[in-house]
Amino acid sequence: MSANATLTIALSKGRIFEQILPLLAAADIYPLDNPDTSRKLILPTNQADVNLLIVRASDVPTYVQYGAADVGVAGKDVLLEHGGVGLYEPLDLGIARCRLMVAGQPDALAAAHIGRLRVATKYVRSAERYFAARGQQVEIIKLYGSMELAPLVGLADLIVDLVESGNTLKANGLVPLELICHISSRVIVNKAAWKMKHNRVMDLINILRQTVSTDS
Ligand code: PRT
Ligand code: MG
Repeated sequence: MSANATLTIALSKGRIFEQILPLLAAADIYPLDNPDTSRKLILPTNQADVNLLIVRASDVPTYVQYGAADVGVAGKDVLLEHGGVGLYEPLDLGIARCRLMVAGQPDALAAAHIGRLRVATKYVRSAERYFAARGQQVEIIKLYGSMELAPLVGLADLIVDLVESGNTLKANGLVPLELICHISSRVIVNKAAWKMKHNRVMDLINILRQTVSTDS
């Protein structure tokens, strides 16, 4: 593959896009469109051979794994669910930080239970691993969003969700109960790009690494 081959970077709009912009700027990469106002899903940049793919946050690892993008930026929560097959994860950008937590009504763990606790979550793998490691038998109920509703209507005893300020839990009468892990966004690279576009990928990662380490 020639040194001039296109570099495609998969990103999600919203908080990751906003927080990656200054880091990309340090690498002299400026998108020519705003994903919030443009309907384009492939955003050209000031560098003719660098494109940004705008995809759902949870789809970023899949685009990178199959080589539709060379590089991506995804939350650790998403990577834990995906499993990381076919991917390298060379850099923690420290952006879009939050915590993966067990939450519920304040008395959720105090109440005596007949049978297994029910846990509603979008993060099935992480939840299964967490409760299994503690030897706790739970029933996991997969949801795609609005997990906070589940304990309020008796669908589940607990939820596993991302918490940043805690305001969403609070607004629904829930409290954080246990920390599963800290989350931040990572650079991912597929193994083909790592090998075939090594210098380009490493140049980008090195600039991002320097920028992130001087920021913090
Ligand atoms: O589009 P799709 O549904 O696939 O993805 P998404 O909605 O998860 O994307 P996005 O852009 O919301 O999140 C992208 C990444 O940002 C996630 O994968 C996390 O790694 C990271 N991140 C950081 C967060 C939060 N902070 C966060 N607060 N992702 C989601 N939230 C949610 C949280 O679940 C809660 O419901 O925001 C809500 C508000 O949080 P509080 O605690 O501040 O009220
Ligand atoms: Mg969201």
